[in-house]
Amino acid sequence: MLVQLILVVGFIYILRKYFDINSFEKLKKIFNDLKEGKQHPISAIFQVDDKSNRHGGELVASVLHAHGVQEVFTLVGGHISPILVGCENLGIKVIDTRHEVTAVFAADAVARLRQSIGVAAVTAGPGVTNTITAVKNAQMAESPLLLIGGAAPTLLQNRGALQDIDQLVLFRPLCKYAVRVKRLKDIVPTVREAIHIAQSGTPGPVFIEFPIDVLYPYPTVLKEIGLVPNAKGIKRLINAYLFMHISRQFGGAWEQQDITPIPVTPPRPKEEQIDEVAKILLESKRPLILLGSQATLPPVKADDLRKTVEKLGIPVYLGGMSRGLLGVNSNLQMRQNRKEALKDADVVILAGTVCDFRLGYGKVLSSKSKIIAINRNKDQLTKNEKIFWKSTALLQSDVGTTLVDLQRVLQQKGWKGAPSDWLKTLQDRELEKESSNLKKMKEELPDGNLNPLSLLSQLDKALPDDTILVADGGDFVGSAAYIVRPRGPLQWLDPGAFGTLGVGGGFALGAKAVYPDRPVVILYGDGSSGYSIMEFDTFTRFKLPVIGVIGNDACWSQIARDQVPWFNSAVACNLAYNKYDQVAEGLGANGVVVNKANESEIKTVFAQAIHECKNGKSTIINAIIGKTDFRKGSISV
Ligand SMILES: Cc1ncc(C[n+]2csc(CCOP(=O)(O)OP(=O)(O)O)c2C)c(N)n1
Ligand SMILES: *[C@@H]1O[C@H](CO)[C@@H](O)[C@H](O)[C@H]1NC(C)=O
Ligand SMILES: [Mg+2]
Repeated sequence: MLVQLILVVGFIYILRKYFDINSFEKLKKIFNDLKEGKQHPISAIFQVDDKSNRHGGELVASVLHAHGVQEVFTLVGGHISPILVGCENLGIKVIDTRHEVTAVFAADAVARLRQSIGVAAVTAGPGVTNTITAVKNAQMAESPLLLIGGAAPTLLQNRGALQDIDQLVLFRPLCKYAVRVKRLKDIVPTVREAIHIAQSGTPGPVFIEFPIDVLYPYPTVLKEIGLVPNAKGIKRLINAYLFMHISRQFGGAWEQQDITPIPVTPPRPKEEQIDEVAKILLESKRPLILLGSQATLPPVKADDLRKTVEKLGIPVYLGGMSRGLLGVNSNLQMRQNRKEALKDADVVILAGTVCDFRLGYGKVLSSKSKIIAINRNKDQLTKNEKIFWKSTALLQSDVGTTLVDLQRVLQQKGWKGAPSDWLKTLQDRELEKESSNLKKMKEELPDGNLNPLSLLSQLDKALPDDTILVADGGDFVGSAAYIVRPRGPLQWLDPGAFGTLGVGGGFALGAKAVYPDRPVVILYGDGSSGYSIMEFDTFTRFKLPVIGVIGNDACWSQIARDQVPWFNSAVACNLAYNKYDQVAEGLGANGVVVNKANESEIKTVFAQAIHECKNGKSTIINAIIGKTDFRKGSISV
């Protein structure tokens, strides 16, 4: 009796666990099908719909669609064709680039600008390995993106298949989640889970690889799997194994599954911590906020964050994605002299700003200041803490939510903003520095060429308020960060802490996909432009016009600036004054040269480029610039 009971329970367990037969109805259907000889017994037991021409790509696309994904960036390859076609059929835009790294940079930009998930799909092997730089960049920038990779067929991995490489090993250190999908019925839950993980906690990239046989229709895969006809002996055994394998892979593929997004809850601050920080601020005389990219993550909308920062009334330096948050005329926002301000501040709030190289690893903070750090990520929150700086309070929580809560509590306690004499001190220094910048802008350069600062200042004046700026370069772009002012939040895209050259084309493509009607301007160094100038072809094909301004100094100047004096050699630093404007024309864009001789034309050139954009045509402005010492002493690696 007991033995029989154990057998029955065991049988049911096996049915449920390995064959996913979890109801009497299913069991009945299988028996009926078998009785009528409709199906091979194995495929009946695994519940394979062996007549269906549907494919795994449809399942992937359906989950993306249900998550509001509006575009997928790619460079085509047979391994991923079903996903691309699945997306196309559901009205998800498929935007194909000229390099896989661009596809991932574009997905990163979409994630940042839409404050949701960005998606790229690339083919197996070299397609996947070509994205590594952009995935690492997204990890450092904490950008939630989903990278979908093709992969060699499940049965042929490590057997010399085309483009076979252990991709998961490459992506595990770069991603919050890296998995292979082996069965069709795992596609939906895996994609949902991956998107959820990308957006939870500290956002970041996730990677899913789909072996080609998980994406193609059953009849195609069956044909390819290599069953031996009229097999005898051992061959029959191999056939049986192959048939089991494919049946397990396709079993239950088309059962109804939940494709909706799993809710994401951002980490909230503790009430008593907010009270503690409020108390510190109420006693402060010279408070300062450094706002970083994390502040722009959901759930707090950029405009609400702006209001919160304005009501706090504390002088603030904006970095990363929060640049532009306060527009161009806020008297709270400081751009210059950050080091000095940090030295004088009695309370510093690191709101998503990290003590990495950009803050001298924390060494620029004064031991006399009380430091309050807010970050979703524990490692980032405490980076170099107790070594180069000391915290007064550490809040592991969403930055936007924390500031909103803090502002509310401060208001209840009668907070009126930072003392006006402190604000005045900082504003005076700001004006002083800006007038010295202005002098630099007007300087004639020793080499007689166009002063890049003057070019950038004219660009700043010409920009429509809704322009999105993309920064991709060394010194030219470093100078731009002081002179060209984004007019609102989420209007400045730079690589972030990984310091990656080559983001330009991809970021611009992502920005333009999200905001097709807004001007997108890439600020390029001439060296950097080489990585992605080919994407002007993509801008032309998709009628997503972009303006590229190349600061052409025929040099990798940011490196030469220190290499030459330190090592007395310019080896590998020099480039040519290339005709990037002609490259533009070859790719269906307009190309213009500006130089010192026609400096007075620059205003017209920008106006024309913006106008052409409205007509659907990109422009590359090849600006022949000279050397200035504006960036002397700044980072040079
Ligand atoms: C992918 C990558 N390769 C190399 C570097 C090192 N690097 C940093 S700035 C720079 C020079 C950039 O030259 P360019 O784009 O012409 O700008 P410029 O400094 O001349 O204004 C280089 C090579 C990098 N940051 N990223
Ligand atoms: C500026 O001068 C160069 C020649 O020095 C010429 O090729 C270019 O077309 C001029 N640009 C404009 C906008 O007039
Ligand atoms: Mg250069």
